[in-house]
Amino acid sequence: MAKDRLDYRHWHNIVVLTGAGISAESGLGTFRGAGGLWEQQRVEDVATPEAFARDPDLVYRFYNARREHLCGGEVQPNAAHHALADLENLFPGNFALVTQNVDDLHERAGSTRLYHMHGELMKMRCTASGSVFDAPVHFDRDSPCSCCQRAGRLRPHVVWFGEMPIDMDEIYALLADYDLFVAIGTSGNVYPAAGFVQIARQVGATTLEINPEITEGSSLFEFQWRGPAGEQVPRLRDLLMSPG
Ligand code: BV8
Repeated sequence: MAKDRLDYRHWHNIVVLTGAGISAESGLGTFRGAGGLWEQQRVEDVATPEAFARDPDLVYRFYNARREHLCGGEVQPNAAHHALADLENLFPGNFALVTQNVDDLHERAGSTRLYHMHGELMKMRCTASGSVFDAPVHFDRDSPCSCCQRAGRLRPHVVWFGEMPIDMDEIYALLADYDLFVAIGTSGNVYPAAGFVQIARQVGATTLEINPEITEGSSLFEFQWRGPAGEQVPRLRDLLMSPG
């Protein structure tokens, strides 16, 4: 039975993993929830290299629509994003943030020490040179890249299924050394991120899951706080920042 009382006085290094759930209260759809992104589109049709090769225009439209929503003005970081930025600035030990999300809400809340292991919606990549650029809200097969000055080479700088996530060596090094692992707003369906809690347990770290629902990985967490990130992450910040 997961305990609720975290004995927080002895932690020195915290690594946090976030998923789509932390952005839910900002108005961004999750992937697997009711009405989620994958309900409108099948993963295989939009988030694999094969999909991009088969129907690039569909994939460009999928990501252009998400960029348009993210940049539309009504999507803003929520209290959970801000609480994590506070912890990066105020927590006396080491604090690292790994996100599966491709939105820029952590950055907009002030987080800087951030690993976007699944890439970034607001970036695009030249498939010939590998160069990464800031993306406009819309781009497509007719958009020329800044490196080759040619059309037809730009893709979203997003990690698709079957592709290698980004910064894995650094992330595995963090997990090996840190003593508190917190997973926020992720269903624990997608690997390698879903396996991070196992690594944390193997090195003896304390593990905490923050999610309103029970997930695939819940039973692997020593502590489970059931509730929305906008409520529970500020609670975690206040606990960690309260005098010992
Ligand atoms: C790789 C970018 C090799 C695209 C994404 C069988 C076993 C093991 C692995 C595999 C397997 N079959 C296939 C694989 C590999 C595959 C995989 O895991 N497939 C799954 C489906 C089985 N993985 C890969 O291909 C990865 N690459 O394995 O390469 C490798 C391995 C190790 C080391 C090196 C190389 C690449 C995966 C990346 C795919 N790209 N995103 C895009 O965004 O368009 S994944 C996509 O899912 C998003 O990034 C998303 O973040 C991610 C995970 O989903 P969640 O974030 O968890 O979102 P979800 O909707 O599922 O859940 C939301 C949660 O929020 C829920 O729990 C809900 O309760 C909660 N919530 C709701 N409201 C709130 C809330 N929480 C808090 N507060 C709230 N208010």
